[in-house]
Amino acid sequence: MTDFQQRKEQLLREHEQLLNRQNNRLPSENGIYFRYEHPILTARHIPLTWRYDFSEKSNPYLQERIMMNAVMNSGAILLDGRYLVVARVEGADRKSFFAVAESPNGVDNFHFWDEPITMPDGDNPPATNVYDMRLTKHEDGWIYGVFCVERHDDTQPFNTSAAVAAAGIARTRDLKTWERLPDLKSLCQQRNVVLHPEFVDGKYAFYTRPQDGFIETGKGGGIGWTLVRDITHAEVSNERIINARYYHTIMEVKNGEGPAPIKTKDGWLHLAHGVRNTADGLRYVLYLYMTSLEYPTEIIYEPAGYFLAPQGCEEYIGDVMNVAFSNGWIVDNSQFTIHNSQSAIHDSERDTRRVLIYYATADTRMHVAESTVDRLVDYCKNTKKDGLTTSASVETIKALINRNKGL
Ligand code: M1P
Repeated sequence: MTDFQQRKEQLLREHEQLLNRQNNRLPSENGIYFRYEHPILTARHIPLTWRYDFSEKSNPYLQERIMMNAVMNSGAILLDGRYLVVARVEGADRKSFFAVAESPNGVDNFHFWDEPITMPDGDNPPATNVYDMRLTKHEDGWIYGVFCVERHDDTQPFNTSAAVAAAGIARTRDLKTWERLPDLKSLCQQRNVVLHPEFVDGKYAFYTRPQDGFIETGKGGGIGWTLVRDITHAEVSNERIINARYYHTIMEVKNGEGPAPIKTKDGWLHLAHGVRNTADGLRYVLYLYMTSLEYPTEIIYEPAGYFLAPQGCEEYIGDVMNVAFSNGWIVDNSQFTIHNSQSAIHDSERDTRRVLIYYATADTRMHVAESTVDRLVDYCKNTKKDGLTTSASVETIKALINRNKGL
């Protein structure tokens, strides 16, 4: 056997081992969700045939011909019983593209489909880069993918970093064939745009994130909302902020809707990211909030602070340090239970549907955390709102201490 053949066999063997590695659920530290032992997807999970030329003749050193940098910010969907993520894969050339990875159980054994998604180019000029797809199974029957499209800002021809962000829209039935629709028209730049799963007043509803510049949100006050009559010519109008940024909170600098919200009997459950400044740069964390079923723009629960932040070296370190980001989760109707059977609450009162929260860390890799609708709603209902001052936080802590007296 030649060196080439030996190395090829070793590469294939190690890749198979990585893809088939079991992922164990870790004990929960906070009772809200359970982390898992290993990331579900990394650059090393990307198929070898996307990276290597396996011809000994044309690639005698068996070099990686196309290097890959990261797998991150993935949309997620349970489709015909299959756990699918539409991952943002980033090549060494910095370009991101979308690729579907499938798992039999949502927590391990993720295998990429044979080829990346061929996403038709949309508006002219075509986007230079696309990323962070949110998947929405809409009540109109389509699965929509809404994602960021990035182009150079040609009004600044000499600034090679000047960019413009907008929301690209595409739809599909199977995640294989995509129909590209025109980008969402907006007077300002947009990123983190998400389609609500139901019609509201007979219209499509979008969560938006207006921003003055490509990075800075500026006057854009937080997560916005707009209604659109025709999704094939979507345009932002009467945009209003429904989840505002505020001084000295986890979302002081920016926030953005995560995946499409989950409908629960208590309201719409939302996952979002908040960004604050530190001496060491920006810190991205995840938070939850809930809106009313009747008036989806009205916030009914808004727990203070974050519920998930990068933890330990494995989550903290990477291309962009101190970033937790999520744009995908799956509700599993199989009613997988992870609660203690000795619990004071009866099963019949619980919404034990499993929630798989897919999150990326440090713009480098994908993880999964597991919870139930019930646990997440309980967290939202029973975690106090941010009182916005130290005194208010101390009073909240003292009230809990008092309740615990004698228990
Ligand atoms: O690098 C962290 C994140 O930065 C952006 O998010 P936001 O627009 O809220 O600042 C996105 O580009 C995202 O992809 C990235 O993970």
